[in-house]
Amino acid sequence: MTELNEFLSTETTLEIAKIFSAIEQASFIVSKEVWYQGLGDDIMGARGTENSTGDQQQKLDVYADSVFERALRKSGVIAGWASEESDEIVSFEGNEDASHVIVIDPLDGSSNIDVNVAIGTIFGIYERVSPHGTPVELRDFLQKGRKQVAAGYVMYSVSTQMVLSTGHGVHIFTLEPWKRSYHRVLDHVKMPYEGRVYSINEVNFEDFDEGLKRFIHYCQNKKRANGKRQYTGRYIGSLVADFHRNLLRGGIYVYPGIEEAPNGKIRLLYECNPIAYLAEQSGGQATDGSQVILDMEPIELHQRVPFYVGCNEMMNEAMRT
Ligand code: AFP
Repeated sequence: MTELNEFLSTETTLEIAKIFSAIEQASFIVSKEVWYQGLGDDIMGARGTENSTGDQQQKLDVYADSVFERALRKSGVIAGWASEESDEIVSFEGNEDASHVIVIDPLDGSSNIDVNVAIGTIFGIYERVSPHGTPVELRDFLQKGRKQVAAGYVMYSVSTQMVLSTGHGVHIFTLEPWKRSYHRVLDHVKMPYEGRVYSINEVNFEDFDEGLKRFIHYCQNKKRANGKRQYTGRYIGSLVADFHRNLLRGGIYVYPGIEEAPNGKIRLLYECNPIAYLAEQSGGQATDGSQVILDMEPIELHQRVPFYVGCNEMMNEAMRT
């Protein structure tokens, strides 16, 4: 039993612990390719194809998708999945009796793959609502984020870490590659109430609504008692990495609607909901600018929504307008 397994056996059900075991194994395999950066098989670079939401696919996107799919199918405890890389939901044949489904972005931050910058895998786990023993249905996936029974992400960075919650706080594990398993490093992580960082792609500033422009100006100008700036800007362009820093240090990540993408870029099911779940579990907040993300009723699989996520103080200020 790995340390992750052991921890989850006291936190959650055997089935969910098995799902995490599959994620543990798959993320080790993906990690290896990320570390090798082109030394191994030729899986770096663009693939020349687009995924279901029109993004350019990188070879590693497709590789990660197949590695996670294989591991989760094999676990026997996932009835089906919805991946950023597939147009439709997939029912895992032979697993129809399983009680859970998973939504996943197998490789988030694709534009950072070839430049050795942090990228991640984001996932949310639900109990299926369609009858057991039959193939999964769309309604199993179009559930409110609040219905997630567990969620998390793996961040492939200087080290590989898994950040997860099963509804009892947020816990961080670091991969020990020589053991192919995760070691628990931080328990019950709390996002600081006050933040220091705002993370937003400011090239879109002219497209922002007046409220968001006001918030950015507020962040740029707010001074502490000693006259120094309260906030600083940091934007990596991988949601996992920007969120991870803000989770530990306090901050806000915003991807609003912009002219070319009125609902923004971030997908509700497999990006916003899992991250929002972790944000709330660590004491922070997540909205689309007005509605609480976890209470939104999804209408389609690859739906995009404006996304605001972060610590209370900055979220309250951002939501004030
Ligand atoms: P990719 O996986 O297509 O690179 O998208 C990553 C992402 O969904 C999110 O992780 C980033 O914060 C955001 O998009 C970056 O988008 P911009 O390049 O438009 O700022």
